[in-house]
Amino acid sequence: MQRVDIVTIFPEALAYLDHSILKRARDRGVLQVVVWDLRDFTTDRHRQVDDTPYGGGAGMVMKPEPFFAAVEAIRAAAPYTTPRIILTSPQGERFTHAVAQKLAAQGHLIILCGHYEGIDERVRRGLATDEISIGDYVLTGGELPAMVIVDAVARFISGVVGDATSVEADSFADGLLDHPHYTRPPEFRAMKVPDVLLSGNHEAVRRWRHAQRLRRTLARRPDLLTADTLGEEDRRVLDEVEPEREGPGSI
Ligand code: 9D3
Repeated sequence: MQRVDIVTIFPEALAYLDHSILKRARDRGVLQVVVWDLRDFTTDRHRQVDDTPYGGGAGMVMKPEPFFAAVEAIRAAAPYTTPRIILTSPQGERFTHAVAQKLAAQGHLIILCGHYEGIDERVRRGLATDEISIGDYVLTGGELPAMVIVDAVARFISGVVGDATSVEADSFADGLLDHPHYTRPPEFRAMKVPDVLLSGNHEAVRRWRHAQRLRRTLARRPDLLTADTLGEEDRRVLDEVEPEREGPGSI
């Protein structure tokens, strides 16, 4: 069983983890998520988790002691694991499909959620094994990133996503974006489902979908098309397909 412990000053904000696919994973006993309130590891009357920065300046810095005490409590609760300790921070390594896959291979993760202007550097130097950012935009804290990380990591645990092949077939697993999807009706508001999808020709459908994936990736995310995502057949298909023009909302 995979275990994830999350340390935060807003434990209620992690309620999403009690729902959807993650609830199913927890109910099935393949994933255990425990949320810890950082304030429970303070020792002062005011349960203070932050303080003014040495050297001056605006804003507050999260104190190191509660994080160390929380991790010690987690280690005592799970004594036979060697956890990776992830600090969420705008300065971290960018979270990607590959990072999620690597973390899913670890039995135990501890995620420390940052807040305020920053965290005392001793948490980084003396506690964290990894530091992760989910992208180049400024959030108010590490809670949303922690849930993003748990969601993406949990999908790699067998028994979390219904069908293991859908994880394998995912966009990013092979470096290409997804192809278009259609369901009934065959025509809706003058927009027709492409004939090939109604043809019953499975080989033609497979080729169409693959060409669509290449076309979309070329149009929207050319940065994903590297030497190792493109096979020889892909290059031939790319030479033949029209670049994508119709964006969302257009006809
Ligand atoms: C003044 C400099 N800011 C750093 C860019 C300070 C700062 C802003 C926002 C410090 C912490 C935060 C809160 N964000 C996170 O803790 C965070 C985050 C993010 O803001 N973007 C993307 N990934 C992450 S992971 C944690």
